Amino acid sequence: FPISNIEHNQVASIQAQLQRRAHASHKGSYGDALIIGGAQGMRGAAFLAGRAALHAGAGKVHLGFVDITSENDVPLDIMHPEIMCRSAEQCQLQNTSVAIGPGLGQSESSKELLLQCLKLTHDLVIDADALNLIAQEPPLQSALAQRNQSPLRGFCNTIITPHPLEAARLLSCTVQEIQADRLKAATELAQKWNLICVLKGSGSLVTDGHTCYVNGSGNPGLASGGTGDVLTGLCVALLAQGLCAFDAARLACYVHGAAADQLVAAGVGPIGLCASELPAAIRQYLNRR
Ligand code: NPW
Ligand code: AMP
Ligand code: MG
Repeated sequence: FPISNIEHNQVASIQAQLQRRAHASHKGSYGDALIIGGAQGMRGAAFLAGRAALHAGAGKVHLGFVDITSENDVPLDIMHPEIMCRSAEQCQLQNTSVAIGPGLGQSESSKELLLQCLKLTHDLVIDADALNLIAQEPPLQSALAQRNQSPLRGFCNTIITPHPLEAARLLSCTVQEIQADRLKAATELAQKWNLICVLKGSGSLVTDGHTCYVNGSGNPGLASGGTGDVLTGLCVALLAQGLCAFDAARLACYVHGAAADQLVAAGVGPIGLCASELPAAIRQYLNRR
């Protein structure tokens, strides 16, 4: 089936849904985004996703860290004290859109948290180590299959964001096989679990298993650690603001790439682009009319 390009014109109508901020609106109007991950040594992945969610307009942003032995040890993002930080086990799950994976690690407690998330009816973004865990664990695969089978859930509300190696793990094949037919891989993943699949990389694909879009924005400046974690935070913030999963994933990919393009054009080029520079540029892009 045909692949359409995600371009500025196409995302403008999705973006317009976000820009209608009523004067009397309040933080409750823009949703809560919860990101679960940030294990020891990868705390930064959760911060990056949190900062992206904040700058993408979520009403409130919460981080649920794994590997926390005492609530006194929960790390804080001192640059962004707006972000609420707890151990993942202490997080409230009411009325939140949830993302799980950035820096999640693959411990027993990560596995248990992921199983709990898959059983929720909430909008869910699944990335990074959460995908690696699903690839390894048949019970998590069943939970994911069940989650998106329930007729009560209405339209599919799950986004997965594998890079080619994560996709290869999920499909038990090699990266070369994924890259040789990216459309086939993305479609297979979306159809297998009835969700929205973002197959990342230069020209990310976004598909619901029936229609596929290729993203035209972005540049090799994004080929550095943490940029995927930013995309996850952006996705969950757009879900929290009420976009459906397909719209959220398409807008997120485009804006993520456009933010990187803007940084490269305004700076000295792609070398050394940092993931932590993206959230402010994402904010600028989303506020453009
Ligand atoms: P290669 O090198 O070509 O063989 P992993 P991860 C491949 C967290 N992070 N096209 C490529 O393989 C994440 O959230 C924490 C082709 C690459 O080396 C995860 O939880 C950070 N191949 C955890 O770390 C910042 C591609 O995949 C390999 C490809 C592990 O995630 C960093 C990497 O995959 C990180 O985000 C492409 N387009 N893209 C933090 N600050 O805390 C990727 N590959 O082994 O799953 O490791 O993605 O770094
Ligand atoms: P991750 O590998 O999870 O950190 O995700 C990397 C992010 O950067 C994804 O959104 C990719 O689509 C994007 N990205 C990486 N390399 C490129 C590239 N060469 N061109 C465009 N986007 C890229
Ligand atoms: Mg990643």
